[in-house]
This record gives sequence, structure tokens and C-alpha cells, in this order.
Amino acid sequence: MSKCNDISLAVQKGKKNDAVTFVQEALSEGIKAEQILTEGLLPAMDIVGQKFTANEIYVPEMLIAARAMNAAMEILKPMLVDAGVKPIGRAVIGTVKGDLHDIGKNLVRLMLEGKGIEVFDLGVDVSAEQFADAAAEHDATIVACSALLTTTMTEMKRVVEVFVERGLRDKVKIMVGGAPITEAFCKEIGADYYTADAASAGDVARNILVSA
Ligand code: B1M
Repeated sequence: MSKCNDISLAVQKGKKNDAVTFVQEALSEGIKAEQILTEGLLPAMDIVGQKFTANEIYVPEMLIAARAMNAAMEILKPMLVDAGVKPIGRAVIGTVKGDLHDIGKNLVRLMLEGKGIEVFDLGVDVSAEQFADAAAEHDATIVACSALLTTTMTEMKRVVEVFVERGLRDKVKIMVGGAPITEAFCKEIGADYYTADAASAGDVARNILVSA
């Protein structure tokens, strides 16, 4: 789909206004929000990552690409989330301590919200203690942790430990995800669920809440 390709190129180049315009045009042409996400925006960030690895671009270029992606996501957000649905449960979400990547986390939040879950977003650089404080304060059933760096994924183990130390472990299901995370890592640290992408995180979170 060439419109999705235009969107992808605009995001890769960090052209925020173009990305926004192309997304609006795509929607008015009848292209679905999910398709714009999966065929335009997500592949763009993959390419950005590959170019960064190959030293073809550097942090500033990644940053402006991320800004363009976020601006485009703002337009799609109402279409990806079912407004007005009575919450089926509560979740807290955040990117773990030391990690500033939030695009994937924001997508997971959207997908959870789209499943009718009330989500308390703690943002980025969230410590294990902050996850536990927020889960207790909001009486959350789900704690969703995102990490994009191999150096920060170990913080997820600390999240599990703090919930155990505070006697909160049985009250929550801990979900983990992000590019370096695997099912084996999830099991190793004693978390409950790993999902590879935001859409399956939404499905798993819903299943947790409806079967609770
Ligand atoms: Co960063 N960065 N970055 N970066 N960055 C990566 C992650 C990297 C893989 C790039 C590379 O080398 N190819 C690499 C990590 C290497 C590693 O650890 N193995 C890297 C690096 C090294 C760094 C810095 C250290 C660079 C530097 O300063 N030298 C630095 C670290 C800063 C920090 O966090 N302390 C850094 C900084 C940045 C920017 C700030 C410039 C920017 C982030 C902006 C932002 O998020 N607001 C950035 C970006 C944009 C990237 C890449 C290019 C794109 C990430 C992204 O948003 N992808 C990334 C390369 C890549 O991933 N291809 C890279 C799109 C997003 C939708 O995917 O977040 O994976 P993702 O989410 C996916 C799944 O993982 C999953 O769902 C989503 C899909 O549906 N998912 C979950 C995510 N969380 C989940 C939670 C769940 C379930 C699923 O359950 C709870």
C-alpha cells in the first residue's frame, strides 16, 4: 500500500508534519488505523533501528523519528481505543528504571485500553518500588513492564522481587515485554506472562481479567 509506504518514509526521516498529513489522508481514503500502524508506523521504526545498528543514523535521527511516530499515533489513538467501554479491570504500566523508550509501552497501553482496561501509565524510568506503590494505590490486577535495552531488562527481576517483599505478589499478574524479552526470561525472573507484541498483550490482559 503506497500510502503506508509514504507514512513509513516520513517517520523514518523524522518528518512529523508529513507523517501526520499522510496518516490523515490514509484515514480519509478509508485505510484502517490498524493497517496504518502495522504497515506504516511499525516497519518504519524497525528500519530506523536497523540503520542505527549499521551506524547509518545516530541518536538524534532516532529521536526525531520517534517524535514523528508519536505524533502519528496521537491521531490513531481514538480509533485504536474503544471509547466509553466500562473498565473490566485495572493495570499499571511503565518502562522500567533506566529505560526511556516509550513507543512500545504506549502501544501496549492503547491495546489494553482498547480491551476496556483502565490503565495507569507511570511513564518511563519507573523503579520497581514505583510499580509496587502504584499497583497498591490503584488496586491493580495487572502490572505491565516494558524494556527495550538488554541493560535494563534485569530491572524486571527487581519488580518481581519488590512485589514479593511487600506481600503483593499474589494480588497481581506481572506481564513483561519489549524487544530483548523472551518467554524464557519471563519464566527465569518469575513474572507471569510474556507477549511479543502489543496486540497479544491486550488479549492476554483481557483473559487475565475475565478469568479472575
Ligand atoms: Co534506542 N535502542 N537507545 N532510542 N531505539 C534500541 C532499543 C536499539 C535496539 C537500537 C539498535 O541498536 N538497533 C538499542 C538497544 C540495544 C540493546 O540493548 N540490545 C538502543 C540503544 C542502544 C539506545 C541508546 C543506549 C543509544 C545511545 O544513547 N547510545 C539510548 C538509551 C536511552 C535510554 O533508554 N536510557 C537510546 C535512545 C533512544 C531514543 C531516545 C533516541 C529513541 C526512543 C524514543 C522514545 O521511545 N520516545 C530510541 C529509539 C526510537 C529506538 C529504536 C530505533 C526504536 C524503538 C521503538 O520505538 N520501536 C530501537 C530499535 C528497534 O527497536 N528496532 C532502539 C517501535 C516500538 C513499537 O517497538 O518498543 O519494541 P517496541 O515495542 C514492541 C514490542 O517490543 C512489544 O510491543 C511492541 C509492538 O507491538 N512490547 C511489549 C514493548 N513493550 C511491551 C510490553 C509488553 C508486551 C509487549 O507487556 C507488558
